[in-house]
Amino acid sequence: MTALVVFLCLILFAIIIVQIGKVTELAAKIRGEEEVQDMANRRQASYSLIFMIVFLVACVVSGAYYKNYMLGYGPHESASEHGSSIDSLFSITLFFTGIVFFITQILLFYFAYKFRAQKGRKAAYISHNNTLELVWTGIPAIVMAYLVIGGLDVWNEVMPDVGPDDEFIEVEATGFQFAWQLRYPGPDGQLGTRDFRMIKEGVNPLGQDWSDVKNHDDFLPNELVLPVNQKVRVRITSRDVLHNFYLPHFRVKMDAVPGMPTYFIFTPTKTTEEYRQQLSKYPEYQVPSPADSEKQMWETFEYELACAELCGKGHYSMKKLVRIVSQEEYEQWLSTQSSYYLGNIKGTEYDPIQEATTSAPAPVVEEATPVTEEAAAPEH
Ligand SMILES: [Cu+2]
Repeated sequence: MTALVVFLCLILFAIIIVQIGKVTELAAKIRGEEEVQDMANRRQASYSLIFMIVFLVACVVSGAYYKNYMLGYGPHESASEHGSSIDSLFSITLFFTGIVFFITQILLFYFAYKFRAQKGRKAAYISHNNTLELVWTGIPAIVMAYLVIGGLDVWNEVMPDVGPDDEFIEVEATGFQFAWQLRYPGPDGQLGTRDFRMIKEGVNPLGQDWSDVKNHDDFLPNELVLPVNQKVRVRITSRDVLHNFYLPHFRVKMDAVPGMPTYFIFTPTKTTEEYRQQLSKYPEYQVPSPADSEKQMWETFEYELACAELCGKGHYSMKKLVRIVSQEEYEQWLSTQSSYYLGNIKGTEYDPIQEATTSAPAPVVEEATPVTEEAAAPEH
């Protein structure tokens, strides 16, 4: 029924347009082409002014309406230590670009109105104007320099690597089409070496070199669980194309590049539960949750790891659950995790150590130096 009404409306709309066209043609014949053209110019010029007002008001209203869904403010205040620096950088940039946006849009539509074609008006010829050149080069140059230097300053604050005496948890995230594979170092605190030639789907998804004992306690969990207020260093790599390790609520975003390890260091400052409490104060999150109608939206909130690089048709599905918990809960969770080597490799045909003990000749050891994808992490 609705479809029929919409269809009829469209037909009627088309008929109106055709009729207006006919009337205009007729009027042109009666009054003369020039006058009709002048009227059309005036009409279209005022439409552009109306459009400008509606457009700018809609920008302001939608900004105000959606503010509680946006990162960087109120309910979505950053959940990491460095996050507020990035947020203030965004706010400063938005302030300046906002001013430029309003000035340029107003001028664009106002000029289209003011300088519409009019009888007897001739366009002015201006070859150049030094004052104007100085203003529109000088002001953007100063503002851009301020933004770029501010940006560099924040980059230097956010990106330094860990020092040799720093206490931190190191985890690894490997992007592939289409998921993230996480790896924790296990009780020894060290991630084992990898060799991409050893990657075998379903057996050795990361190409861990099993002759390296550091690999034997590494585990590959399904979710990213981290304790609150502890520094984390994430090694980020990719197995195929470009991906991007993105933790929006922590303002963490770093490309995952095949063959070029990257990293990000951050300290989560709010547990998942604390973030839910932060959301609970806003009406936007006091509505039934789509995930569970018995609960409110803030109660079902979860942090997420996403991919922020359009990496193929399954890009959208690279979501992983992130949980920030207390130190006790973290240790409890650690104790439930078990080594990938012990559960899947030890004693199987893929275990080089097994080969060494059962076969008489010396074990076949890779002659070539393995090409590892290990990040240049300081030894600790
Ligand atoms: Cu991706």
